[in-house]
Amino acid sequence: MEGLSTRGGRINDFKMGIDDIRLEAGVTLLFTNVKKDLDSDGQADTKLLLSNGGSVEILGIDNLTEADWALIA
Ligand SMILES: [Ca+2]
Repeated sequence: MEGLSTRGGRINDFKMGIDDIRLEAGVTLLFTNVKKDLDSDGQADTKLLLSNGGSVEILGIDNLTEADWALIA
């Protein structure tokens, strides 16, 4: 996924196996909080907390795996 700010954001069109999450150099993923409905639409979402204090909410996705982001820096 190009252009995603690691300062924070919300993604509502993430496609499993197509999009990935690119973290800026030095920024690591601290915590993945899955299966919470962040926007109250009845579908579980994922929230990623980043080492720089930012967070990214991925709407409509509750089954991200480490392979979706871990290898990109
Ligand atoms: Ca939701």
